[in-house]
Amino acid sequence: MGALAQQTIELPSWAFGNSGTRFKVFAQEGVPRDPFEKVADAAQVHRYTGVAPRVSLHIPWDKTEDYAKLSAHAAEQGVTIGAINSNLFQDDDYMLGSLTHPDARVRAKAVAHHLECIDVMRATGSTDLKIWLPDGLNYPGQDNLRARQDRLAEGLAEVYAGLDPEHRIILEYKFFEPAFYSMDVPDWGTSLLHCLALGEQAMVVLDTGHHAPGTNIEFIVAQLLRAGRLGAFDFNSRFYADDDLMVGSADPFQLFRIMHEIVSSGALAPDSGVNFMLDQCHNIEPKIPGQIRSVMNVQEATAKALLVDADALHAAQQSGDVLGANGLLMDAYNTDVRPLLAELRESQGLDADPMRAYGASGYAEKIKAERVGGAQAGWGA
Ligand code: PSV
Ligand code: MN
Ligand code: MN
Repeated sequence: MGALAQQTIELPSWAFGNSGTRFKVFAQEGVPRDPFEKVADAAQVHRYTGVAPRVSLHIPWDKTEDYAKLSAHAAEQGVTIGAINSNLFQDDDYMLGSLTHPDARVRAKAVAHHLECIDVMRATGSTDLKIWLPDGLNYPGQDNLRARQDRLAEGLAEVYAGLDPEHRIILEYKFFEPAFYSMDVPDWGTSLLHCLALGEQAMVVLDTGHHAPGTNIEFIVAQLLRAGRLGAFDFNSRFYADDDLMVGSADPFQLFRIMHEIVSSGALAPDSGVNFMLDQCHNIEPKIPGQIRSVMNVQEATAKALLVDADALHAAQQSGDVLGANGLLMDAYNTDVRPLLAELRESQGLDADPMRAYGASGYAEKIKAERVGGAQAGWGA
């Protein structure tokens, strides 16, 4: 129970805004109109789960005049500001790349954006600068693959030089989209190579939706933990591509296998350096309950991973007991941990059922009534 109680999960501000696919964005009533309201909604998730005390921001989606005020507002709501995400994918200048662009002027603009994000970190007390590059090529020959890596290394080094000692760069990878022939940071190996070149304050972000189907993600987790460079997760669920659905919804067993690697490496504790973040959008389901359900899914996978009998597993592995070892994992996975989690919540003064408690709180009705009119902030707003 102790280890479970220690776990924290960071929520994305953009999960609370309107979102959709490239076909349509379905507007929901009561969604936040600014970053202050997004933080207030995220705080509701923490209020009913007790394990989601941080909110990531995305700049400029969450741009505001006074970040110290936003940070104070978060504190009033019982949460803090987590990772600051840069945004290099919604500016015409970046059509051919940002930090990898052939034109030095565009690269300098992308570096300057990151330095601004570092200022936001200073104003909000955030320690993680999360970088995801949409950069890449659609066509063979479109640009020089190797030169783009050199430009990227140079740009990242300039950003890294702007960090304070307590800051980290966390560098995300993605195998395709928006570029289809070649992404500039397509995989964990590329991200890791850049992080190693940068220094100790650079770590890899593993977004569970950013791999080819069939990829063994827990292997990547184990490998990055070995190298001491797993900085964070962007948790979500996928069937086909970067679907950004609720983590653990399609493949709870995969989430369990990931958490088993985390637990067996002792990487669950907040001081392990692994930031457990969600990166999701709720296009057709209500957003705050969608986040609550996601947090609970991560907790359930973690609780099951903690149930694995590590000594027995080690003994089975050492003696070559293939079926015994596999059976030990399956025993843990097949345990219903919901009563245990309900007990944990009650011991922390929370309602045993966060979904029910939020539903009964009247908050959804309140925001529907209060947040009428105004531009609704969403993914990309
Ligand atoms: C890109 O697909 C990504 O996973 C990055 O983390 C972005 O910041 C985020 O999605 C935007 O939703
Ligand atoms: Mn992501
Ligand atoms: Mn993504």
